[in-house]
Amino acid sequence: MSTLITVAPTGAEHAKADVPQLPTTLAELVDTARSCEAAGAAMIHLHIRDADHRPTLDPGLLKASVEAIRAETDLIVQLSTGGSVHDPLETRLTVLDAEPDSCSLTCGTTNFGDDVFLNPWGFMSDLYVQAQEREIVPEFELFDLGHVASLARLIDAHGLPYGGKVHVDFVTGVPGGMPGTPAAVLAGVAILPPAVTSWSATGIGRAHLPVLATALAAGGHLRVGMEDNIVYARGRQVASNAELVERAARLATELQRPPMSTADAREFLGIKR
Ligand code: KMH
Ligand code: ZN
Repeated sequence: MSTLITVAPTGAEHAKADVPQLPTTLAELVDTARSCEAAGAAMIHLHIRDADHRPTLDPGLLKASVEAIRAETDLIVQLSTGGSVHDPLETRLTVLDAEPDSCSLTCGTTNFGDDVFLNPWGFMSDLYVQAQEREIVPEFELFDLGHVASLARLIDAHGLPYGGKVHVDFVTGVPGGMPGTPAAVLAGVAILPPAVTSWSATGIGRAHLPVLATALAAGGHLRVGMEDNIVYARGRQVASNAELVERAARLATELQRPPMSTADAREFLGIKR
């Protein structure tokens, strides 16, 4: 079995001033997308920034980013509907107007450090149905075990997502969510509803490597990138997103689970083009 590698290059949390190598401009994002595709990524989970490097959900910038990455790579483009903890729910729904291949859909509210990442039932439900109608494939972000139950409720209420596949991503190690440990990941996998066809996992910060190793060993897929982790090794910052993808691809290949191609990933996730 091959390994789907998703890169989450930017996120909404790190400041460019603290991490200058964080890709925040469109040119940097396109360059990052190219190098991460060459290193073995098949999907990009995208947050964008404005001219001051601050997180934005500006519709024009989102559309331009999707189009630029499509023009320069074959990566599956997944837009974040999580945005930042400060984005209103209505604005987060408008992300779908940029017509990405995929969108994130977090399956519940979670404490997020000192903040709250809000995902009430009505929002999740609207996002699920709108993604179905627009033929956009959601990836379900699970920050906690209770989110697995909400995913099952979404599927029961609305049927399968567009494309017929159900891919989930365990986001572990957020202060307030499930810990980034093998035990937590495996507990989540053990209670996934039968409709789930694949899972990946990511560990925030120091959970990065243990969670990566757990996912590879347990038949899961990988998400890596500077959204989740800016430390490559003790005392050494990540130089680029491609560096994280390269290491993930290397470890996956050693474990006889080489990176999945973009074409295979489209089929695997039920993406339409
Ligand atoms: N930035 C976090 C508040 C997602 O992209 O869907 C939410 C997040 C999840 O990153
Ligand atoms: Zn994100």
